[in-house]
Amino acid sequence: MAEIIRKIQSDEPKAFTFEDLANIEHPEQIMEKLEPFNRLMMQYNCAIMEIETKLHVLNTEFSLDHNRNPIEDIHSRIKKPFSIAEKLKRKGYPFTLESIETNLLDIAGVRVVCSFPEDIYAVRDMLLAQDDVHLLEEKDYIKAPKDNGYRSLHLIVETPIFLSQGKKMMTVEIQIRTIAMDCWATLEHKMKYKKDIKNPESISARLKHCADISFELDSQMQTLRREIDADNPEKQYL
Ligand code: 0O2
Repeated sequence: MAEIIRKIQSDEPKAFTFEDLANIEHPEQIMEKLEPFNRLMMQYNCAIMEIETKLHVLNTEFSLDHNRNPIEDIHSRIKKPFSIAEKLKRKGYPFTLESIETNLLDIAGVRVVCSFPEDIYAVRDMLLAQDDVHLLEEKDYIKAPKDNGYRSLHLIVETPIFLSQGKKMMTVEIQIRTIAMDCWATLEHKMKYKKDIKNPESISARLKHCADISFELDSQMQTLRREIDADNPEKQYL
């Protein structure tokens, strides 16, 4: 038992495995206790489905009206239990279901990848115009990029899900960015987990340079699209 507790308390997320449960006297009691947590995660999953459907509907309607899609891709994720526990601990919040719902607003995450910078704001406006999507918080890392060069528009919204017992409001974090911003953020995120980085200052400066190049690419592409739109006024949308 002491060994199991040591593994659970270890900072290494994979130290405690599912098979370790077999060594506990009543593993079924632990599984039962997990049920409310799993139920809450299911509800966040439903909220993701609601937001994804709204985005697909907007994209489909848009493509009919304007002959092109502003949304290239949508990825969603539920925050992993380990990350939830780590974030609660880091921020000094209690480890309860109520605390998760009140304090962590990014359990459900939807990432929307758009074609051009202008599309980001078009998608934002179309989504927030819906009367069952309430904006709780907005961080515009495009107008004010992070020091490392990170760019993206972050929205925390509240939206209802409809369960057998009634309606429940859920929070969802929506990150909206261009293909170029997404490419940079994905690669930077991967590299952050490389432990043995020599010259971290030089690496950061070069990553920032890459972010500036990708911003320039976005700007040029948007200018090109505007010029092409100007020659095709019947298909303009902004
Ligand atoms: P994951 O795996 O994407 O969920 P906090 O969430 O409290 O740490 P804050 O201020 O609430 O911080 O969050 P913020 O700044 O709005 O950003 C949260 C998410 O944005 C991160 O989630 C990343 O997905 C993304 N993000 C923010 N800054 C960066 C960055 O510099 N590089 C990259 N690649 N992504 C970034 P998580 O929880 O860190 O990870």
